[in-house]
Amino acid sequence: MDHEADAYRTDLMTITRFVLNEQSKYPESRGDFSILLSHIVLGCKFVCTAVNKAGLAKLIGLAGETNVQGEEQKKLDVLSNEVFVKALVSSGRTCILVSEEDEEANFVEHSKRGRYCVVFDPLDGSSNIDCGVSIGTIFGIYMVKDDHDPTLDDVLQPGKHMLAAGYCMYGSSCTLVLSTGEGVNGFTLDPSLGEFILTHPDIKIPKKGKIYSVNEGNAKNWDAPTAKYVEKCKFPKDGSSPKSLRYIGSMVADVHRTLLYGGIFLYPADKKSPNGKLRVLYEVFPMSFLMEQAGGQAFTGKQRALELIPEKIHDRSPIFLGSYDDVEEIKALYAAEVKGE
Ligand code: AFP
Repeated sequence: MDHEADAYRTDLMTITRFVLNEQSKYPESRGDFSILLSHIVLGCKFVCTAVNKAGLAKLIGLAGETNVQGEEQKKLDVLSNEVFVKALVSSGRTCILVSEEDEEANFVEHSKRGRYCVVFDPLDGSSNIDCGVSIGTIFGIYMVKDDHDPTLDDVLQPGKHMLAAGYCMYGSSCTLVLSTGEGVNGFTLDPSLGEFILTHPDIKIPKKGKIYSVNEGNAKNWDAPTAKYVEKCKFPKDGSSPKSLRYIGSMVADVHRTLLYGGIFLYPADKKSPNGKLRVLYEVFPMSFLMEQAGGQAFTGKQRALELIPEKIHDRSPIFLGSYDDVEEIKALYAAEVKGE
């Protein structure tokens, strides 16, 4: 009998236990972060259940509203946003919330205020709901500078100031990937226990990958470095094998695959969208934070993504993220473009 394996199966590392273990490394900690995270986890469990039931419960379909990005809003988007906002406010640990679904930042009322700012997309990839493709929640956490007087500047900070970031993917299993700035860990929801269990400890992205992930339908509007890079992926001149293309169109799913298998995910600028499509605060930053923590890189076409300073809460940015060596290649192409080569 393999006693070690048996011990592992019976000694479950739940996300709560994991975070409390981390917290115990900081004796001065008041446990606020653990409480905040437990409320985020609750939101993820709720949304997971709602997503799983969507077809049956007839929750899917248009809610008849458009969100601030001018996109059609699905009932699940509305529901997920409400659940997360309520869970975060009731944690008593937040002071500013920025959601993809809300035009304005939400300043938590004084009596329920805490020290953390949470930026999040409650249900990213929602155009995929109706066909059952994996979708997810993305979040990033900042600490407010002055908890008596929180201002929008507390969330308009470069991504490198985030304390933690993560996503929860609602797919064939429900997987929560989290970084508190000391590596990346993945937890899978055990539906029978209702607990997220550590299943992917210390995730490291392969240094180089064999997959590129991009919406090639936008190719006619790409700039030269992006076009050259994708051409290299398909027709490498150094004798290496071409890369495979995988694109789901749901950032959480595309980034999750990139993190585990390696490769590169691109949402570049193009002539129609000079800032790309993805939102800085609650898409680009959290995913870039996770990539760097896993040993990869994230680049905007001009700079390290986490050094970008957003001007508005719903700003967008081009993004190239993934395996270290793959991102290095696209950086070299942009550098050559600047030099006029
Ligand atoms: P939706 O939430 O409208 O489905 O958009 C998803 C998303 O923001 C992100 O999850 C994808 O990576 C990206 O857009 C896909 O965009 P394209 O459809 O333009 O490829």
